[in-house]
Amino acid sequence: MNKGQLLDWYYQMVLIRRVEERGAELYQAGKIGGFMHLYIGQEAVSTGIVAAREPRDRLITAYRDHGVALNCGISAREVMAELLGKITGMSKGKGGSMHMASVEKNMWGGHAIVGAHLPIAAGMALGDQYAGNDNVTICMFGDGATNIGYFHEALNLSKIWNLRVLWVCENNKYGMGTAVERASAVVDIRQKAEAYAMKNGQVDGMDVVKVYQAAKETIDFVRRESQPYFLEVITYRFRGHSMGDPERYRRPEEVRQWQENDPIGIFRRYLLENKLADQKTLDEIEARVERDVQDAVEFAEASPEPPLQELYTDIFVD
Ligand SMILES: Cc1ncc(C[n+]2csc(CCOP(=O)(O)OP(=O)(O)O)c2C)c(N)n1
Ligand SMILES: [Mg+2]
Repeated sequence: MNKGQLLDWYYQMVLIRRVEERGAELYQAGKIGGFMHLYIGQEAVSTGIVAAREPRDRLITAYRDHGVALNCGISAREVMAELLGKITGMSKGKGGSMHMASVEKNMWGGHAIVGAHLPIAAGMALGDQYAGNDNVTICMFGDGATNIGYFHEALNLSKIWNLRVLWVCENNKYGMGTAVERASAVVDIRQKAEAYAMKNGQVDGMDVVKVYQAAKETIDFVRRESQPYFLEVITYRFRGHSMGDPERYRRPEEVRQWQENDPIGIFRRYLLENKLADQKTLDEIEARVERDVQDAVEFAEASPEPPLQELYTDIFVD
């Protein structure tokens, strides 16, 4: 890791935070329709994971996908325009918040059905195995998804077929309003991988450096050994499940405690204490994010909606 990379991670984490804060305002102003799930609090996870992949390694995730999209290099303009349902969004405004995707950036979505993208990840890895390359497919999903049948089928197949998949479970303690211990017989979620004789590990998801190191090691393992690996990342979402969640299922003190463990704050301190950046440099990065997000909002607001005939394009492949 060199200094330039670390400062770029800082930029990315602050960018995710600000894009989503502005997104929440636009949602409340009625400018964004449909469901929207914020990643605020979990920024270190996707930033560390995506930083550790080679560009040829595929990435696929669930509906809490704005952060992954930005980390994969989809621009703030395209993300914001997609949120606003504009033609200039990366999915031409037809995917919205839950369906950020870019084949060019090797980011395969953005999937709204809980657990449904796990068999797709196994299928992509099978495709790579068939093609004879050693690309790794990185599949991110929530703790709730591990209670779904798809999860068990996909993990089992990945193990018996020696597929190169890094399974990344973002354990943020809740699936909608249900705490992990009320939904899952096994609370230590990594143990579920044991049922499929799969190597597994756990990492602190509030610390981007730790996430990066764990991702780097496990991606190398998957590539080298041609075996799947299960990485559980312990994290927390600071906002409700989606917009308009009254949050009756958790105590405000619990949220406050985790907020004291803010991944951006932790990384800021790390950079300052290790003399990798001074206050001024970090303030300048934050100011750059502010300008880029303002530009993205103006761009998205000024962009047209998709014309009616767009309803029928990109649905089927000829
Ligand atoms: C098959 C299916 N069942 C139910 C839902 C409704 N639903 C949307 S998100 C969610 C919770 C999933 O929690 P988790 O996997 O932990 O992800 P998180 O939201 O915490 O990131 C549920 C039940 C759905 N989208 N798909
Ligand atoms: Mg969850």
